[in-house]
Amino acid sequence: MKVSIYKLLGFLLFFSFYHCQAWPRYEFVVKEAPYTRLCSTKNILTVNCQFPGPTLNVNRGDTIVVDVYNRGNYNITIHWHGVKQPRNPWSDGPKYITHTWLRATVHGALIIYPKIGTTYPFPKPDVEIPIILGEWRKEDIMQVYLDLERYAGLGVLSDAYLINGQPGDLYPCSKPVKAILVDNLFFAIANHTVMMVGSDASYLKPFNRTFICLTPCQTVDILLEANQSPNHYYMAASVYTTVLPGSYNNSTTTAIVEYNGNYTPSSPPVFPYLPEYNETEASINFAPSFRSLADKEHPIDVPMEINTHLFYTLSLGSPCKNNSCPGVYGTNLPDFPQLFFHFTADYLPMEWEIPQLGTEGRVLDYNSTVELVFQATNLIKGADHGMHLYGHSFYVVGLGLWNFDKDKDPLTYNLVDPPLQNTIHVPRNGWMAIRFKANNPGVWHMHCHIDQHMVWGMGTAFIVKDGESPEAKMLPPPPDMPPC
Ligand SMILES: [Cu+2]
Repeated sequence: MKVSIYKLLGFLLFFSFYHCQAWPRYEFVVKEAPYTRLCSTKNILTVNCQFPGPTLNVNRGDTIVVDVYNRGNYNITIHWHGVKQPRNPWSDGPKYITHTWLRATVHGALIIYPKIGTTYPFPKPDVEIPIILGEWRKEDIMQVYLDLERYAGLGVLSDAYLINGQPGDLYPCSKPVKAILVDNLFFAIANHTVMMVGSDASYLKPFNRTFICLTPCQTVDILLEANQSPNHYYMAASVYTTVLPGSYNNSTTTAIVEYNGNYTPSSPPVFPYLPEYNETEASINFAPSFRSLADKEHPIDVPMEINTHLFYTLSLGSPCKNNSCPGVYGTNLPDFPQLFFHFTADYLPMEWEIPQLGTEGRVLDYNSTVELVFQATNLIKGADHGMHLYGHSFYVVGLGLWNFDKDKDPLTYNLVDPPLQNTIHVPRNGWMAIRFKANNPGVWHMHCHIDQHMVWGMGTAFIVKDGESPEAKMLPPPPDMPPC
């Protein structure tokens, strides 16, 4: 039996202003509900009192209407992670302006099936199961956020990791699970190899893995063939990080895959191999295998002529506190760092660790072709980053460790079948090169999905200008758009 598992670390908040009786219509009521995990109960913000939120099942090309009613205590915006809202930036975030941490509990899966009349480019699964990895904190989530903003420290360790809202039986007061994140996670299923067939809602050339590593809000489609002896097998997820022991949550979340039939299961269930928390090699040997199908039925459109070259260094810094950043926003985000240095050196001058604070974005002409290289730096200590762009998907054309070499590395780019993604894991002291065409007018947030980093300021916005034709212009704002 083949089982397709959709793993989603995304968070969906959404409101809509389309109205058509013929379209499927969903109602999301955002409100608080009591939930008990790890022996304690607290009120969390939910969609329809569900945690994780409801799953939406759609076919490619469908238009759906979601009516959202906010009965919570905070203003919210909704973000459809990875689903483009063409010419309509009005209701797709941006986070940070509202309370991003609310998505710790307000999130759910959107499953897109093939267009009606077509099928998958891989064997049709017998069963499809969404798996959402998450985190649980006993503390009120807004208090966590406020502490983080105030102290800019690491005092935000989660109390548990979750699979579909449950921590699993390795935690106290927790039952086995039958089948905002701030950390990268390893994930594996005991005795089973999984086949990767998609990522961020784009198909991949299939490849097999015994474990995978995902950055916050990255999504993958994996096929699991139930070809082992009937038994109970743990699936498990644990952290990958480069911070020091004690500075991260080293627990493991589990769920159990149970085969049908008459047999005596091993007790405890078979446990999978997961790499050590700091095995960088294990965390990065995954992404280079991602390749688009790039065939006649699934063509790619990677920009070959680039007119906008950008090189953004990623470093930990400190947030704009108490409105210490000037103005609301500007358009002067530099295309290149002011100083090129040995970004990944073991020792770097202390004075470079002090960031210049700002709220600058980058204006892009409509249809400009952009190549953006993310270069992680070793400033402070270096870190992994999960970079996410709104409004556009992008092709990952190159990646590597250490400093990007502008003369040599572009020669190694994959321009034949690069994967189309919206969230990528830029490894500590590594780089990634992406390409996209700026063909969606609007203001689009781009940020690191490790929430501490975003709160500390690791984010900016692309302001994509309108094009000439009416179809290349932003739609008007909704009539109920709140004023500034
Ligand atoms: Cu980051």
